[in-house]
Amino acid sequence: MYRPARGTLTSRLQNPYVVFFAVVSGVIILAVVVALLIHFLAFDKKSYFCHSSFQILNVNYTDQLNSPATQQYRALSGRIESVITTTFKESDLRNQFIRVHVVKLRQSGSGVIADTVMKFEFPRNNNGASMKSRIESVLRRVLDKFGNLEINLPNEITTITDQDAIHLFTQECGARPDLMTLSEERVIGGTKAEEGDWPWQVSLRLDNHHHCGGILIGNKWILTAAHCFRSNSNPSRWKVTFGASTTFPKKTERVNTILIHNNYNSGTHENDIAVMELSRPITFDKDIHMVCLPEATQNISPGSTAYVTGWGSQINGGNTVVDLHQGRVYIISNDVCNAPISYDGVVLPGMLCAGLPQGGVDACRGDSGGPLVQQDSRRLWFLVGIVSWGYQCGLPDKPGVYTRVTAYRKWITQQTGI
Ligand code: 4AZ
Repeated sequence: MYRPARGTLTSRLQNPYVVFFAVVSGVIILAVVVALLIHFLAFDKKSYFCHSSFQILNVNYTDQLNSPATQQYRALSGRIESVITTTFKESDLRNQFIRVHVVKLRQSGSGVIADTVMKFEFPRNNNGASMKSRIESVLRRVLDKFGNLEINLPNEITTITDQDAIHLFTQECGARPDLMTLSEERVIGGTKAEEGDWPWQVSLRLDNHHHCGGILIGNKWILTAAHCFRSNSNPSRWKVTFGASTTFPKKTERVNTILIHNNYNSGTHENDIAVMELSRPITFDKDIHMVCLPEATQNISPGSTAYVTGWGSQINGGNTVVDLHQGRVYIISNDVCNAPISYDGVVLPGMLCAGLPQGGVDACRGDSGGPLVQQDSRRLWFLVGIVSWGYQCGLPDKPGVYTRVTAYRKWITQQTGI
């Protein structure tokens, strides 16, 4: 017997409510798909790094341009960065241009070549050739703005991978991860460091136990404190590990030579400085590379911010730790540090104090030989101190005392050639 079926597809399609809901859902799904497509094709941005070299014709290359620590190097590279930035910010690529950094100034004949890395953000679907030609046409405008600098533009700009950009930075000194990716400066918070945050920090191990911190200043040279070798200075018993964890180091190297300052005085802590030569040069990568050294004349301003890092104990009399930690402190003038309530005159000119007035953040046992660093105006990191001594750890009016690196700049060159 025939009975009209209830609820079959045909019958549902005859129901006007069902049809209405089907059409509305179809339209919504279609709209979402189209919106996602438009978003990914037109608005989703991808970072592009470009490497280009500008030839500066009317500046004579001098030894002063050999090191990023000199006034001349800072002035010239700062000028190039600011002219390129202004030109892009005034062009129709103002939203695509992110940042430029002069990675290196080098000699070309009697003139100078500035190697730069630039970062742009373009929509994902952009055409590479048109992107390059738009960048090149803006760069041509840079020429007018250099004023008294005579510049030859690069023949062509080359796009490079993120890894290539990082590689260019790791061959030079003082770059942390935020600079290598030309990103916003990262706020350094907490106390535990991430891998690669302080790529020049090393652990000096005596008979396989962490004994002191050390600082990578060249591909085979470690700077540290002389007092680290009071118990033992035989290179064959020492090892250097790289990376933020001492339980899982990224690399381990043996030591060839240990050179301790001839006039180190363990009573007064004077000349608390030493260098170690590694048994073979190490290859720099994004997590392992050197810090910049300041010029002997560099002024270290009282009140300026500095960071101290190490695997030292977290409390006075505590044990060392296995993950690298960092602390933010302020530079204190030798006069303030020598006040009667502080160190009452025993802080000598070759020493530098840093801490917080209320105490709390400080280097401690096991941090010795490690770095105290500051960032310059171009976001490069410079070594200003080597953890040396102090009365206990983190007490008010008893800041950490560091070997003042500027005072030993010549000694470092004599020992290492750096
Ligand atoms: C130490 O024993 C040590 N608070 C290092 C630094 C400081 C104190 C002690 C500074 O190696």
